[in-house]
Amino acid sequence: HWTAEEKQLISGLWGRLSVEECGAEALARLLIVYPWTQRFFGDFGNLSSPTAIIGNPKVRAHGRKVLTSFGEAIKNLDNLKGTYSQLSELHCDKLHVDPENFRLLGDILVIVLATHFTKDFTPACQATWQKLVGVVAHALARKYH
Ligand code: ZNH
Repeated sequence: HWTAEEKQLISGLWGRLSVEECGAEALARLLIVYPWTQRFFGDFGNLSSPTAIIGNPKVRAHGRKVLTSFGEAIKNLDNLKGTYSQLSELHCDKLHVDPENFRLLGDILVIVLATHFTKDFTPACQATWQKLVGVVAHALARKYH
């Protein structure tokens, strides 16, 4: 559960970030830092170098999609399991994404926020976002069996 302060730290930052920029950057960093994650995106075209990944329009579009979906979590903090139940099934049954990757992406998102917000990304803010990416990863991993 979430305190009023945590909710404020989440929505305060969320209201100031560009879903397009941060989503694109987070997915690009995932693919660069953990190259084995590229195998889920075989039809995304050129992923042969960091520059190619950062400039790849499909990476940008998908990063935006993923972070937009993250926004659903923020609107539904008290019902994450329900919010992500279908997406969990999709990632489990159809896409076969190892849930460990949700954790990796969550950690990357925290790093992206730190680089964008520098001093405003206080330790309390980091703690709250780390909790959020953890519960999102948990909710997405729920349908795995
Ligand atoms: Zn994911 C898809 C979300 C993570 C992989 N995804 C997707 C979508 C969404 C998402 C919304 C769309 C769906 C439809 O269309 O219906 N994700 C998400 C989230 C997260 C994620 C929220 C966290 C946070 N994913 C992830 C990861 C990975 C993935 C980590 C790997 C690595 N996804 C994926 C894929 C897909 C998706 C592969 C499909 C794509 C296409 O388009 O095909």
